[in-house]
Amino acid sequence: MSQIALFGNPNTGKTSLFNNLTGSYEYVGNWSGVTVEKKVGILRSRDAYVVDLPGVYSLHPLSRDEGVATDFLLTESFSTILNIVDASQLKRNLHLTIQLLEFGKPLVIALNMIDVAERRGMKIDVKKLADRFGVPVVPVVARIGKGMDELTEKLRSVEQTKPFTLTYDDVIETAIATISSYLPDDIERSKRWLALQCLEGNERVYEYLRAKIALEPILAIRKQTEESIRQLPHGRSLRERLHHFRETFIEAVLEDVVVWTEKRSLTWT
Ligand code: GDP
Ligand code: K
Ligand code: MG
Repeated sequence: MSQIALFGNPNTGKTSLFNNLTGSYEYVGNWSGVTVEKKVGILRSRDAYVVDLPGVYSLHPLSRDEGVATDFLLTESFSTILNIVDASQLKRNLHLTIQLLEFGKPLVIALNMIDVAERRGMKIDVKKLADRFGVPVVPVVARIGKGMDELTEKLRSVEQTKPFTLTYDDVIETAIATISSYLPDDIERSKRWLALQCLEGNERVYEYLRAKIALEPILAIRKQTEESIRQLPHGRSLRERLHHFRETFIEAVLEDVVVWTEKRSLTWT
């Protein structure tokens, strides 16, 4: 049976979604080598496993949880990513979404907490959001299991997404191209994603690559890129620069996709 991997920021309704999306069978254990809970359930349509990943804000492993998320992407075989997103915290949540889209597997977004977003005066154009990211977006209320049928249907039918590419600046794009040229062809992961994660400084990706190739040239490119970026007028670090590009893209999408109703002013009175 195929595997669906459930990713999302902490506190987005991941556990609620997992429980409502899966039937009664559940495996609960730990991820190998770490005391982070691993849960696997079966989709209600009984034709796929759903694997619950720890809640993370990004793939950069500052914590065990993020390490588990990256290790899963690097080593497990799975068919689809289910990304739960908190509609009321889109600006923060979509950073992870971009990093997952860059990975290049079929992806479905479950847009949760719509009720919270509406109470804050946000109206989200779901179709436009889906168009901007090139993936299905299904509004859900995870707490009460609303939207599960449509979500299940989308998870079963989603095809390889048209590759999502966020274009960075010339310095970063050159580094991506050079790092990619060092990566072996038999690697079953997107070279662009691996290169970007190397530039982010993702230690789990380093470890994974170190077992296959000499890492020194890649680390040298990263160092050189870091220095070039630091010399730009804004003086940001490479990671801040990557974050800045995602943030700029997200802001443009939200400008297009979110309509604020007059309720917004009421929340401030
Ligand atoms: P997790 O930390 O991502 O696993 O999230 P949980 O499933 O534990 O949910 C966090 C809190 O949000 C709980 O109190 C849920 O009942 C609540 N919650 C989940 N989905 C929704 C939703 O769509 N709307 C609202 N208002 N609350 C929700
Ligand atoms: K929680
Ligand atoms: Mg949880």
